[in-house]
Amino acid sequence: MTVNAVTPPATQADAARALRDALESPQLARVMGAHNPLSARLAEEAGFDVIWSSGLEISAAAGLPDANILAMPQCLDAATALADAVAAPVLADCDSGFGNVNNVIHMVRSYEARGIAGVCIEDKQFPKLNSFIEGNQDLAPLDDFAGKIRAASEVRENLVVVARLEALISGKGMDEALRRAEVYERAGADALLIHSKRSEPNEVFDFREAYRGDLPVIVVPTTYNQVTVGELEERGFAMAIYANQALRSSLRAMRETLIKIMQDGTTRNVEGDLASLKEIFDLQQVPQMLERQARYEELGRELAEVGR
Ligand code: SPV
Ligand code: MG
Repeated sequence: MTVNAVTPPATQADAARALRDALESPQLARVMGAHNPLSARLAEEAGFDVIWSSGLEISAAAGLPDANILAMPQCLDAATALADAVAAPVLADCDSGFGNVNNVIHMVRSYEARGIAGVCIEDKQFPKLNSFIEGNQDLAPLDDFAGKIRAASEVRENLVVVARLEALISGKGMDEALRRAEVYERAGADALLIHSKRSEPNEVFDFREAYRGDLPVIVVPTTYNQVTVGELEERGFAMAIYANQALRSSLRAMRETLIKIMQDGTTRNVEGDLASLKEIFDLQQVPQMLERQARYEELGRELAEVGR
């Protein structure tokens, strides 16, 4: 499912550099979740700095729970399709690393070889369960996960390695999150992601204030959605991942449209709310395709003429 990008995507090294720059910039980097090239292009067009290859979105698009039901190669294919379609760097959600440290080593090599800028692995067990689902949110043993981060940072060439802390999700508390943050930093992580399911941002604010290390800190403001870019920037966060808002908006729009078509027996009443076919063609880069075709047809004619 690779889209034929007009501007070739950056090399993996360039993509990784762009992701590092976004993490190190004093401005908060804004990241949008995507599950296919079309949604990644919309995010890039809207101005997001980085594309998040979201495990939740990719699973949902496949009609499956976000619980490591999809295997690593499927997640890798989905992330690669995003990276092939946009110039923005892709940060791939790699759950808990798809297994043990051997899986992580294979994962890092595979993602790097396919042009992905960075990977994020979370300190939960395999199979992981989406952080917002009630159920087993147990943490991986600290030594196991520290070993995975060390392995990832030693095996990669340029790939950015993000260590995601799930201590607040699993109810283990702030001290555990801070203890683990310190260990993951020592293990070689390039950035930390602190996840929270609170409806207020206080928990992640408290973490940011108490964390004394040097790594950039990323947040995923899904439940504490009132928080603003200004507030996050002021408190020293490096990056905000809006992990699923695009998928959720399209789901609502599709459902309402389908119900209305069924109810009204015509599509006339929904037409005004729909994207035009031209918008679709533009996202597919049809004009660029036709331009390329015309250019090569012309060149072909010139070549044939010379050979006459
Ligand atoms: C995802 O987008 O798959 C994430 C973020 O990991 S969350 O759903 O909040 O766990
Ligand atoms: Mg995920």
